[in-house]
Amino acid sequence: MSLFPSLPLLLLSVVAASSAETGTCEDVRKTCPVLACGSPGINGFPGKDGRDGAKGEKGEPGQGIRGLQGPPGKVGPPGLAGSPGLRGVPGLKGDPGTCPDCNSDLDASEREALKSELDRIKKWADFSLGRKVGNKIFLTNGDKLTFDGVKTLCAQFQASVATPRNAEENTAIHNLAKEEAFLGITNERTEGQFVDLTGSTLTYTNWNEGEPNNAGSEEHCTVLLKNGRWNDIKCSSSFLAVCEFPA
Ligand code: MFB
Ligand code: CA
Repeated sequence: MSLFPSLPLLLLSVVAASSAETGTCEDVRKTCPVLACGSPGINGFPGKDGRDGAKGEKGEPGQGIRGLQGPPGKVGPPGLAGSPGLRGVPGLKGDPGTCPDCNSDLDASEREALKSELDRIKKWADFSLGRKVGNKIFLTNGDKLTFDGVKTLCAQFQASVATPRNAEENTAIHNLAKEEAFLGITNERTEGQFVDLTGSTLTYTNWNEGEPNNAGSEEHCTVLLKNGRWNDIKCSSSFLAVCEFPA
């Protein structure tokens, strides 16, 4: 058998194959009158799949049923420490402590002994350094300070700046102070209104003639002059510190 089919048959099959791709039977006849058009053949087998087309536009979200909530995730790392909380309510008072080596309750004789020792010390202070008038003792340590310095010094000894309430107290301070000394009398709060250190108005004054005059518009404190009278003076000046103690 020849390996090659007859040439006309070969040409026929080549022409038929190419026309099948490019035109109809009549078109082919024009180019090759030998051909006779028969009825169309049956459809051939489906061709192989084409290449994937270009990716389509993103579709609208599906209307499907929302999936069930998944299980909780694993525990995350511990968070940062929070800011300190508000101050708590003070606790109840604790039980009294015990002191096996001390006798917390002084007996009557011990209390009496302590009181008489305290009285003796006060008498010593009054006799040697101070001046006792009524229920007050006036004392000085000789320091010369600004008014604020005198207030601080007296406060350290649970005392206050000497403030005469009457002529007797004024004389006691005058006899104690051998130089000009601050008194606990100012008009720092309200110009022109001199008051004591508690802010109370004065029931006794002993101003020097022409005083208080607020010289230089800066005199808001008071000193006891060597003549025993009062002068308004600058609080930033330094004068003798005299304190008054409860007798
Ligand atoms: C004045 C007095 C003032 C000063 C000044 C030196 O009195 O009012 O406080 O002490 O003297 C004249
Ligand atoms: Ca003055």
